[in-house]
Amino acid sequence: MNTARFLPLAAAAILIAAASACSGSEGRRIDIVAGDGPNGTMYFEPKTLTLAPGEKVTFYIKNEGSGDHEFESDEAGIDEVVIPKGRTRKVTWTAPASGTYPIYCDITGHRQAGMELEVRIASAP
Ligand SMILES: [Cu+2]
Repeated sequence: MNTARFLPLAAAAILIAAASACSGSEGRRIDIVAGDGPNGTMYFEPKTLTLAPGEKVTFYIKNEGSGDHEFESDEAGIDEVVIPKGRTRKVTWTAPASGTYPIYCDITGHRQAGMELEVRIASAP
């Protein structure tokens, strides 16, 4: 291998690794699992989340189900993300001032089968 050509690539790889290890720009990490329950039900876990007004968070949505799922909310301004079976996708989002919003999977029948979670945004009492 030509070392002079390899070094800049190695430096770039290190910079990328350092950037992804820094969670500052992603805000608080929130892990969510999408999956299948008994009797045809489907779920997001947890079912409810409580965030502070204006809080920046990154959802790490892991799909443990038997098929693809989505994660989105027209109400909360979260664009549709498809999470293929067995994969994890990240969504960074800044909570609005206050309110209660649904986040759901919009694949036909999935929301009705239980794939909805509720985000509550409120100041600490
Ligand atoms: Cu789904």
